[in-house]
Amino acid sequence: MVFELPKLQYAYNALDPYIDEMTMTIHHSKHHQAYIDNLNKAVAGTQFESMAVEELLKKLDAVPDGIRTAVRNHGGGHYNHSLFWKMMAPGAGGEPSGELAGAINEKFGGFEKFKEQFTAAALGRFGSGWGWLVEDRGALEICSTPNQDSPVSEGKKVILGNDVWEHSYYLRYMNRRADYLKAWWNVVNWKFAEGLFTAAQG
Ligand code: MN3
Repeated sequence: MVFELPKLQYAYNALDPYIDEMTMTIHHSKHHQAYIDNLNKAVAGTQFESMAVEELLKKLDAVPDGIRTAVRNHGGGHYNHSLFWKMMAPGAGGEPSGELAGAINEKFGGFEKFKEQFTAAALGRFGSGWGWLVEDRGALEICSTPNQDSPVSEGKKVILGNDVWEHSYYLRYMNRRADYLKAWWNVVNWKFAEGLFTAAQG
């Protein structure tokens, strides 16, 4: 199997003004493509080229030393971004509903408090990385990871994630990561996150 760039389900300009067309174009067609190209290079001719990327990341310890770092970085980049595009949608935002809304309220004491904590985790990630809402052994948790490390490598299930690499916001927001994080809530696709949450219960 050769890993391929997933098609974006909306136009590059569809998340404007929160995320601009140039950022989306370069982020999807250049950055994500580069992770895929490098992942394909790393696993070419090995038994790992036929594995799903999520399985690769869950079993990093089984990946040989010579390609483990490449799989962690580029496989993580491919997996994280494949989810990230679906975690956003035009005309989205607002608040989650159903069981996810209930679980967030119970764990964090309300949606606004959840947003504050998630934003603090994403803002506080030094350098490049991600802010996450995950499920860890049945409990919701906010965390962040450096580089392209994915929570699935720690046995956690991803519910929501935000890319805080500068390439995801610099063209519009420059150094103002906090402004990007604030704007991002307007494009969060809660329906997709609710689906991940439901699947995580299974
Ligand atoms: Mn990125």
